[in-house]
Amino acid sequence: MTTERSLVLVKPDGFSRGLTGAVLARIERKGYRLVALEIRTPTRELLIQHYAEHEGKPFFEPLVAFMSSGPVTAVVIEGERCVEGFRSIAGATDPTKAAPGSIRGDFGRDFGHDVTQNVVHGSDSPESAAREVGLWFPGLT
Ligand code: IDP
Ligand code: MG
Repeated sequence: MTTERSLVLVKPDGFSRGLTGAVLARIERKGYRLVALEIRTPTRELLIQHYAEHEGKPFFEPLVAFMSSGPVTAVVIEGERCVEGFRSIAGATDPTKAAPGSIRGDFGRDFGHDVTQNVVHGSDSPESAAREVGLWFPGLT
């Protein structure tokens, strides 16, 4: 058994466009379970920790500004290989390159070759997932 958890975020663009339900429907349709869910506008402090691997990159500051610009839906999901599985459902980082049928491929928009706004976040490894779930849902067991 390789049941694991992943942190999914419906980013401010996805939340404001009313796409939370569509994202959750795809997660549930795939067979993953929802373990925790909260709508919240994340603080800069949380986002700096969440995106620590990108600190110093040119897109870091715009990314933190965008992610703290409004509510996101933070979700912990659970299922067999759901970290890799949700990345597959989400599609490539660049919405224009993301495959049709994926969340980013179907819903993502290109804002002048800026891939900051790409609807969702998903943890990229079980280790990242554990770290991110701890950051966003510190009380979760
Ligand atoms: P991921 O979300 O597909 O894992 P990462 O490379 O971890 O992609 O980047 C985190 C987030 O930072 C992306 O989802 C996107 O919002 C933003 N991002 C990544 N690369 C760029 C870039 O080159 N320009 C602007 N934003 C970027
Ligand atoms: Mg990433």
